[in-house]
Amino acid sequence: MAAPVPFIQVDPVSSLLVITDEARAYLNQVETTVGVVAVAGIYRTGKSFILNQLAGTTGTGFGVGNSVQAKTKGIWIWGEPLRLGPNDASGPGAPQELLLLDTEGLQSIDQTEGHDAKIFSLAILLASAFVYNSKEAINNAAIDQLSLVAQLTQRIVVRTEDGNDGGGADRLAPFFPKFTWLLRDFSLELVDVHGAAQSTDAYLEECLHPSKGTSAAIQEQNATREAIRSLFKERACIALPHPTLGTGLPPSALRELDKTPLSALNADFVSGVNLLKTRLFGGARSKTLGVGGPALTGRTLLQLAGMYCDAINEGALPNISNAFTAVIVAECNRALEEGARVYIEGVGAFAPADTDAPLDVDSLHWHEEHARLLESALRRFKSIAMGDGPAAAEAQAKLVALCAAERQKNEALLRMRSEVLCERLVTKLLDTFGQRAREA
Ligand SMILES: Nc1nc2c(ncn2[C@@H]2O[C@H](COP(=O)(O)OP(=O)(O)OP(=O)(O)O)[C@@H](O)[C@H]2O)c(=O)[nH]1
Ligand SMILES: [Mg+2]
Repeated sequence: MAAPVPFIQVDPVSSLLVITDEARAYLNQVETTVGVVAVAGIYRTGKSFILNQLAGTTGTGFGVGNSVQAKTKGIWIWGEPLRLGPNDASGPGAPQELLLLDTEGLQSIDQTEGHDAKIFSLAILLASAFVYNSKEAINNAAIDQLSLVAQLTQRIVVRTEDGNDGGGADRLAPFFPKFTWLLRDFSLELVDVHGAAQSTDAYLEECLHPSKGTSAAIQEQNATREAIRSLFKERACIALPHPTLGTGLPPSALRELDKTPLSALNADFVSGVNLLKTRLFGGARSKTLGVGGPALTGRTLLQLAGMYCDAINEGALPNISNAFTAVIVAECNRALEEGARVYIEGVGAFAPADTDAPLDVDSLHWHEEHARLLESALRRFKSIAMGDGPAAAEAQAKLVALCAAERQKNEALLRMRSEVLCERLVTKLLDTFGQRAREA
């Protein structure tokens, strides 16, 4: 049965971010395209619990803590990709599977703000859908809690076409995930300033309008509002009521929530969870390397996470373009190695080098075989290589050159072998002829 796997953890001795061996083993074998849902927010707000609902687990889920102590540490990943169903996202841009990321709660008393910023940035950098989880209403306090968003433009950089690295909101926004603000224990009536009913999405937009006032606190809140609007172009809001409201479950049931069947909880809570699922699964998009860029698999997501962790550990700002380029180059090199293997193994099977047996092959036959193997090698290359940019073109040219060199080498070997066989045959014939002559 699937269980959560620790993904990115902080080494207690070095304080560096490390990707666990367990996560490497898991993600390395996920070859399907993936969408990545990450849930982040203040600690002890029910993030892990909601992720277990998305995973649909009936067994061991993400750790749900029942005390005041922060529970989740670092970033965890659900140990089995979630396959999209017939009613979920499909067609161009839709992933084959979804990965779920649970993150350490922000503002827990035993962590520094620098640590929070690392976890928060990583969750945004790795996600295709980012869920920000918070309690009750979107008020000034909730906006204060999201001040990390305003810092993102100073914490993440991207290269523009003119070759400059920088982190302005306009530059970063195209790389940012879809944003869903998930409100928990929401009990307010949803009406606008004129008293008319409004949707949760409209409520979010209203809350993101700048507040009037010149105090430092208001200016900071407005900077956060502006950052959310300019960095997350696609925004939505879902509000869930208190899960036990009106159910007759005792207050202590909250501590047992992870063991309580969903059907026993508040009906609006259950339908809100289902709406969240529908939005995330139905609107799922592959995590891509940039707009219209190649879609990531579990394996390449792992590489991307590695690049970002390395940058953060070195004290550098994660650079989206550098990380993308590094992943593309690594994949193209792997494609080159795999393509070369197909060619070399094919030649080995066609003309085994470790035998003296005569080989019935004429040059036309050999030419055809080379063409066939080169085609297979290129097919294998293209199934792995990422993108159609210079890295892929360069690696493909190397593969063609490598196959040509192998062809020449093998031709020379075949020629040598043919000469040895001919000489042997001539010697044998001469011997036989000599013997017959002597006998005569
Ligand atoms: N009031 C309330 N409590 C909830 C809700 N969902 C879960 N809980 C309870 O809140 C407590 C914390 O839940 P977790 O899922 O561990 O919260 P978390 O945000 O992952 O916590 P950290 O990992 O410490 O950041 C548990 O006792 C849950 O049963 C909710 O919607 N409302
Ligand atoms: Mg948790």
